[in-house]
Amino acid sequence: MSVQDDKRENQLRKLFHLEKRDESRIGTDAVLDLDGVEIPFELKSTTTDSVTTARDFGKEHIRKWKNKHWLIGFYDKKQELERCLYGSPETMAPWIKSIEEYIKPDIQILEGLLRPGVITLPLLYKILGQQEVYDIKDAIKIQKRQFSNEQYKKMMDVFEDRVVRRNKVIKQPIGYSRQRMLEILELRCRYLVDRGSTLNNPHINAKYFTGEEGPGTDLNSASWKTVDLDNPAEHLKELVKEALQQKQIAFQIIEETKLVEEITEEFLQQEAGEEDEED
Ligand SMILES: [Ca+2]
Repeated sequence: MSVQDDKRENQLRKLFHLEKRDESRIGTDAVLDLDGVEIPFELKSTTTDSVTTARDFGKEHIRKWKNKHWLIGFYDKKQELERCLYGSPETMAPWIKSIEEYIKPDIQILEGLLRPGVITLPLLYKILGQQEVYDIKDAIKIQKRQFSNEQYKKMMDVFEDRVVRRNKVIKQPIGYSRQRMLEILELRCRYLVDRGSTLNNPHINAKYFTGEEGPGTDLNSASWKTVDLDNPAEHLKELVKEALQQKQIAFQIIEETKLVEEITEEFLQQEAGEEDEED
């Protein structure tokens, strides 16, 4: 992220009373405390009318963004905040879905390459040579920085007895069996597959915010809402509450419709049964 982006995100957090959480929870830029419930947010800022997303946009982003609420700051050329849009997870769902559909064939092609029978001993021998036991250098050759030191150690399944103080013997992990190396090889292949099926920075374009594409106009509960910058933190809370209520109502309607269908079905079956008896 550029310094400017970082600065603007900090400003948005401050303005809307959002908190930054643990950095390791990648993808959660901020959380809103809504009466004790933590609402995860994705923050974006832009100086144009569209928004850039991420460099290697793939399955991981789709997974992480599916339940995120969105706050988008539109800045002018002097870096002044002009307006802010709030979108619920439902608001962004059509966009995320469209990207998902777009990369799906790539994922299917690459997944096909991982079918059983591809990652086998001959492939392992081709890469690392034929050995009974492989050491950590071999494993690093395959997994590179995708594993931490801890993980490299944890994956070891070949042990050696080592005598320590007072003739106590401990099992010291020293390396990896062929089977374990195949597992590591498969993890690497999965990583390459995921990396191969990403998009380079798909934009959320201006039409998605105006309702010409995506979730529609103001009448639609899932549309983008302009946050009142005179009362930003309070208004954002209201908008989030509203969105959550709408979702609840939509869910209830679906459930009620299902129930009515079930009762109708039951009724019709009973009637049919009675008619049969009359015959
Ligand atoms: Ca962000």
